Amino acid sequence: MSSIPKPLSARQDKMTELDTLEIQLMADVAAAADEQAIEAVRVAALGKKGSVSELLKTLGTMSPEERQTRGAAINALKNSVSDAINARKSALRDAAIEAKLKAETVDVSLPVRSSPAERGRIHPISQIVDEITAIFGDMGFSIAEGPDVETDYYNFTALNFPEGHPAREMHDTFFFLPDEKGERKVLRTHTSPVQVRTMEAQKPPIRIIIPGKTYRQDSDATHSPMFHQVEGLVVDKTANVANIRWVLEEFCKTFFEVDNVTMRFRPSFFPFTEPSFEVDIQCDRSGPIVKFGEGTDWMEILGCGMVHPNVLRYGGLDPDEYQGFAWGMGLDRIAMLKYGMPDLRDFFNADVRWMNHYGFRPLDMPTLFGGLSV
Ligand code: 2NL
Repeated sequence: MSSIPKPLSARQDKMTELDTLEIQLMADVAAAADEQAIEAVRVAALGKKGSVSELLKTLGTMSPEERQTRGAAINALKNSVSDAINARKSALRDAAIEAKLKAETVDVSLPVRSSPAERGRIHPISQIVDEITAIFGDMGFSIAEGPDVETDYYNFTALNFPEGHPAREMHDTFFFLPDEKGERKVLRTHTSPVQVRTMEAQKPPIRIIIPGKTYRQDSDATHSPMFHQVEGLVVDKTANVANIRWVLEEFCKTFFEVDNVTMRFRPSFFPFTEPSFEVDIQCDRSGPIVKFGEGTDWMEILGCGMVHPNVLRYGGLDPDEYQGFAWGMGLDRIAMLKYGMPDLRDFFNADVRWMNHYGFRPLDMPTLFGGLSV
């Protein structure tokens, strides 16, 4: 019967302070919930100033007899605490690795998630601008840009719209409130101000295209108050109407991806060109989609003309030395036509389903050698 341990309460009086410390430390080891906690227990017990280390320091002051009994007991305590800590440490490390592996499990049977670059889509207007840039870039044109908020001077005056001229009213301009100097800024009604700014800033020969946003107070199924234009400008000493015709024909053939186009130049009026023309291309509108390069119908696609001498003067150029031609084209209608999109308002609704349907893949860049609308 004597081999059965007595209940703790009965042994209390016989317990040494080493037993108490061991019980406490073992409880701390068992309670350590992660690697950080068990390391704290180790430092508190076996570190430089740890409770067990402090006891070990007393060994040097003991008599040889005391060292034999108490010294051995302290060492035994150290060993058992150290073993317990190591065991707990490795158990906690294993558990941590296990948890990490579990959290990072990859279900290889799931479909591959595509990268944002693959999921994203290029808006048809951006695609059109990229295509037009590729075509005119190949002909030696560069891109020019300018502000959407313009002065009345660059939007009208420098483009030969006289003060009080009815054409100013025709543009249904968005005006800002007058600033402290009484100047009324406008949202540009066309991209032409950029051409005037370019003439001011660089010497001819000038060959630029200007794609950009333009604004007029107009809104229905085929008009948006914000729309897009590309204009082009060539200024040198010999630019002429035959050059306009060639440049625009080359453009239309490449853009509509047909071998031949027939174009019709009708006399027209713009304040900034003289003579001015509206340009139609021959097409076949009998079927569900418009076909270019064949048929007996006409479709107006752009306006053009020789730059008015006054506009050259406003741009700082002498009209007796230089001449130029320019054209302007609305992009939104052309995009609807080329890609078969029925309602202009969808362009600006930011509907992801529409973008997935009509948008273009970001890495399929239009090039003249690889095809435009790949
Ligand atoms: C149209 C017609 C046109 C221009 C724009 C232009 C610019 C300067 C000088 C002369 Cl700085 N012309 N631009 C010329 C003719 C027509 O646009 O129907 N656009 C949608």
